[in-house]
Amino acid sequence: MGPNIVRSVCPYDCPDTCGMLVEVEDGRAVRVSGDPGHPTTRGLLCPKMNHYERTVHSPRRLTTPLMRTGPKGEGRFEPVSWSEAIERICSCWKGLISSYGGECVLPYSYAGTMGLVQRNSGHPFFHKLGASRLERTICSPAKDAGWKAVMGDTPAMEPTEMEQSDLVILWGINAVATSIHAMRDAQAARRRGARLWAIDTYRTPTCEAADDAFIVRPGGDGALALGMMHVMVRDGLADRAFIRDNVLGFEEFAEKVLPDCAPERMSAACGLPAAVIERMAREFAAAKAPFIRLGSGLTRYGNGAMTVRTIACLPAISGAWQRPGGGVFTGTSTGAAFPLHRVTREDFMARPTRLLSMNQLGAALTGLDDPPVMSLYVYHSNPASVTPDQNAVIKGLERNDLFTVVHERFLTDTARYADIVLPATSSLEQSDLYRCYGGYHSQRCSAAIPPVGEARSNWEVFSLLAMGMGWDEPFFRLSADDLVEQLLDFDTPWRDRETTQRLRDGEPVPLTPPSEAKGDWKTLSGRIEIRNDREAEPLPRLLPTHAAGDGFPLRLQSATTTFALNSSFYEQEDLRSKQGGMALMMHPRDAAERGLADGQRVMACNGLGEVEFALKVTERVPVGTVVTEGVWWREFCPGERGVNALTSQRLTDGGRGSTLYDVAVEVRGERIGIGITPVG
Ligand SMILES: Nc1nc2c(c(=O)[nH]1)N[C@H]1C(S)=C(S)[C@@H](COP(=O)(O)OP(=O)(O)OC[C@H]3O[C@@H](n4cnc5c(=O)[nH]c(N)nc54)[C@H](O)[C@@H]3O)O[C@H]1N2
Ligand SMILES: Nc1nc2c(c(=O)[nH]1)N[C@H]1C(S)=C(S)[C@@H](COP(=O)(O)OP(=O)(O)OC[C@H]3O[C@@H](n4cnc5c(=O)[nH]c(N)nc54)[C@H](O)[C@@H]3O)O[C@H]1N2
Ligand SMILES: [Mo]
Repeated sequence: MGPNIVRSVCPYDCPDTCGMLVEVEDGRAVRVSGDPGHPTTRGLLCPKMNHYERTVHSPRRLTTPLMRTGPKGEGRFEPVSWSEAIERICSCWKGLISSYGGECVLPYSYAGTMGLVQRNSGHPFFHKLGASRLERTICSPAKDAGWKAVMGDTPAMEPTEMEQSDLVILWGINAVATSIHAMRDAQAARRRGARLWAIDTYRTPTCEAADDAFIVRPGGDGALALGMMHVMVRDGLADRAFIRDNVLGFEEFAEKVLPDCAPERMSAACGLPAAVIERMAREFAAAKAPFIRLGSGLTRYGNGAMTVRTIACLPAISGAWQRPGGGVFTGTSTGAAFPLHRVTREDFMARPTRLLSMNQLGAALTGLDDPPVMSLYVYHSNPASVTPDQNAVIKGLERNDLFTVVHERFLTDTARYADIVLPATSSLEQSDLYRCYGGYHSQRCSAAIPPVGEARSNWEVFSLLAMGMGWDEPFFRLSADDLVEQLLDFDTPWRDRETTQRLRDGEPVPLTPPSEAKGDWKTLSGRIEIRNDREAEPLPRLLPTHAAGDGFPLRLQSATTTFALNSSFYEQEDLRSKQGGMALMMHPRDAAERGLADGQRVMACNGLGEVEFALKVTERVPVGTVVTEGVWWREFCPGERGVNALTSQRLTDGGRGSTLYDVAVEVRGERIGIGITPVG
């Protein structure tokens, strides 16, 4: 009998949410490929997912629950049964809660799976438990905050409009790595004559594919956009008719803010010569339908929300929105297409419990909060690797009085600190419903293969825990498929009956936003709001980054790689070797100044930590910026720590996001000792 081909969906945190075809033989996935019938995927999968079967059937998969036998962090465990593990967790929680109250338990989860059911399935459980709530803001809430300040609830335009643009701007997005289908659309526009710009902090593969690459100082894009708008207004390149009919606050912005933003003055903050800013302004204004695809890279800064807000003013001033292909695209929000509250069950919360920022896990685990966090339950996230201020996180995880449970597919950096590890299914072993954030489509899928070993899905574990707690709430006895059906069985303008039926059948289907994006501005004033009095800053203006005040000479950019996704995929040896090890890229001039040579071990350090890298001397990075790609598991790091030992718990100006890219360091050839004082 030949292989059986099953439709599935890529579960990872990526705008594309691809459709996949999985070949199954004897209960094992033997091959995966891109679904040619999927509107975005069109048969093309990324290098990470091409061999998803190697992740699913990796010899590193956890197959039984484990109980810790050695000191925390050492990774010594012995197998236990599920019932023993559940019984132990529940009795521990009952004890802790009777002494400290429910808020002493903190759930920690993020984006291991993006499926609406599995991703959110801890919420009802922890709400009923009365646990602290996690503010899930590690990724890019500053992007939403910046967009909303100007555009309110205006839905995003169709991303495929890009193909009609004559100037495609990939801004703070390494699309070759993180959005391969947007890259394909950009190339299609280019074949039709569009110019392609990439604006980044170093020469990424996306820059190599562009007609023009503009290399800015980290966090300097707001200055660039202000400089461009200064030129546009100064030279009469603003579209006055469009502004009169559609924009609020332009006159004031042009009178109060832009006069101080001449390119000569913006040049230092954005790192581009004044003449380049002038040229960018003229070409942007001359383009009929410039399409800005805004990534998340430039949002993870102390000024990230303001940067997005400032960039969002560009097409309002040039009038680009009027033409197909013109405007800014930050991502879609299709939340209203499904009644997610039927899964998250806020109504299970007796009272609103405290919110702790996931970006400040280190502080939550080591600080003086009352009640203290006495138990951490981690699922589909790897905070010991991905969360800022790794030293603080690890210090917290080392606490002997912290009861830590980690539900994982692999023995990650976080799982090594667990008291109890629970084996998790991969997406091929569970049912779910997916929607994408880089476009407008949705797809459901059922398990393609049986669970590997004794692995269980997030939802199944919360059902078991609910029983272990002695709750008789019928909700927790539903299956993941029941929950999918609860999400589907709901009237909404986003989809009609036929679409919903096709969803039930596992087809990828388009979702229809109830209102038109362009011209129907969903703001309080009904206009694009350059001025917004509900913001702390009523007008966009130049804000500094956090790192600018830190006193270390080099800006550290931690960037994404084609061959991993945050800390996922490090189990695949082939992908690790394609990445080529954890390295720090540095400009030859910076290296020479420090007497450092290509290939040597170096230490990057700041007031938070010290991290060892292999040095890569290259002109791909500009003077003053150093770059590392990937978020490596500690077992594959050259030293004791990953890059997040250098990132801080400080938050963005809007959205309380992480500032993972807003980092200053010094780099030396030898150990310096952490907590060194900044020079200068
Ligand atoms: N292959 C791969 N794909 C991924 C991921 C991955 O790790 N690997 N991660 C997934 C996730 S969770 C997310 S959120 C998305 C993120 O995907 P993107 O939106 O592409 O965001 P980043 O990769 O974080 O940053 C994009 C680019 O911004 C640059 N950058 C950093 N700071 C600045 C700045 O101040 N100005 C400018 N102009 N550029 C800057 C970085 O160097 C990087 O090349 O990708 C998803 N897809
Ligand atoms: N320095 C630096 N730090 C970063 C970033 C960066 O670019 N630089 N990127 C940041 C961004 S944008 C994000 S979104 C975060 C992401 O941070 P996380 O959400 O923690 O994402 P991953 O690192 O992919 O880890 C997800 C884990 O979930 C597990 N998993 C997958 N599926 C399931 C499942 O169904 N159930 C369970 N229980 N487990 C599962 C995987 O094995 C994996 O270990 O990291 C952030 N951290
Ligand atoms: Mo993210």
